[in-house]
Amino acid sequence: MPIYNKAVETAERHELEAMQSLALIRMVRHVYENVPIYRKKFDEKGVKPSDIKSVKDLSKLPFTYKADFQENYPYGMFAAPLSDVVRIHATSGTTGRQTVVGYTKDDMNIWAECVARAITAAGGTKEDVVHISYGYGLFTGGLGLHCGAEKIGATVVPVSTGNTDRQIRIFQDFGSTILGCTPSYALYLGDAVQAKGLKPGDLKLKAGIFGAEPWTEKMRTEIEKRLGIKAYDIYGLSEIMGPGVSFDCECRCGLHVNEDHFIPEIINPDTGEVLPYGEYGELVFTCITKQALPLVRYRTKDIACLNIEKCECGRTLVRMSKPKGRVDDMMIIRGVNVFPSQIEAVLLTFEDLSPHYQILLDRVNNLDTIEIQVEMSEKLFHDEIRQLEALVKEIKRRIESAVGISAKITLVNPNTIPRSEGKAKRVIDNRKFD
Ligand code: DLL
Repeated sequence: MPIYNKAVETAERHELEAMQSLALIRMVRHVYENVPIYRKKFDEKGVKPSDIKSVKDLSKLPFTYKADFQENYPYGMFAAPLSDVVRIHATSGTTGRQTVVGYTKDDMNIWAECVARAITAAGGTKEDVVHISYGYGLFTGGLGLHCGAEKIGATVVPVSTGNTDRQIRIFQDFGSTILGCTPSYALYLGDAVQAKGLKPGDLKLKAGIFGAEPWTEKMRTEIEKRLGIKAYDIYGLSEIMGPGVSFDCECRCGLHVNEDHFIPEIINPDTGEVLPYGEYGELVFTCITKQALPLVRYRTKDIACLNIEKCECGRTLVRMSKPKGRVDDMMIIRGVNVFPSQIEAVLLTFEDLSPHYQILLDRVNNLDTIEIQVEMSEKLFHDEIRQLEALVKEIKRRIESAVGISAKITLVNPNTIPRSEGKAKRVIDNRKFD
């Protein structure tokens, strides 16, 4: 299979490290001079930019957290003036505030190249018709895949999410050859294709690039069978860039990290200590080439491990395992990041609800479902059905507007949600990821 940027993707380790060291030294100076919160973090830790002489010094640097984005909302983390920022994206945060990210023109080029490497590794070329069913908008999925597909000169079909019948019609009429969407939507599309009596060979699809949520090898096999394609994983997060931080190659034995732009580390989430290759822990990234948002040791909260061995595909870029969970309570529902605290904040705006609730996640017909059970107050309990129905509708509307997903709302009788003496178990996830 071709490699998009052979010089970098197959570079010897010492060459890569030399590249990383140069970029790291430059980046550290850039953030110290341009981002007050970094100057503060560095000063508190007693490190100066001049202390950083190579990648070996990375662990001297302070960590960055999602909370830093919220405290510096919206643009306080940016290291470039807004006049140089050509694109904004955003994702949900733990509090009501979004995590806002920005890109300069050069950053957009880097992003496009990282995604181009992923599409090339999945066999994509300029001859392909890339059908993008990730959401467009503030989410990085749609426009992220889009810039990479354009970079390789493919024909891009920016379909975005939803309207499954239309998606299938476009597969047929436009001759889509590569599909990009969340793996759960790919499974759903596979079922819908079969329900229409279409066989995999009736479509031109040959590969899919799936990510934005956890998925298993079993799901990969199912998707491949139903759509008659090869399914490739793509990983990323808005704070670091969006899709394309790492990607599957044809060997599909770990995701190659675009290490010339993002240095990965695995740490013990409790102590912050760096762990050796092969051990599972929290994944941390440092962006060394970005101008608008060069993050230092960003704590992703994803649990993974790293493998430094050269891959059979010829790439030397370090591989990360599929993330096998998260350290925090972020839920990923149909690719959308949702924190229980966001749902709680909405529920607390209703006087007649008690603060006792539970979130039930499941997967029906391969699509994530979410049900929110919330206790009514005693007073509400005696209200008329019609009023209760109106209340359910209003809760549903406010949840949808706050977190962007549609949830089933169930009002339950007072004192029926189990109480806990320790940390409340708010989320019951019945989806199977392994
Ligand atoms: O989900 C970016 C993306 C879009 C990646 C399209 C791939 C494809 P966020 O919305 O900021 O960004 O969510 C980031 O999603 O920390 C992981 O927990 C999870 N995640 C992303 N890709 C994968 C994957 C995009 N391939 C959060 N496998 C991350 C497992 C993933 N989890």
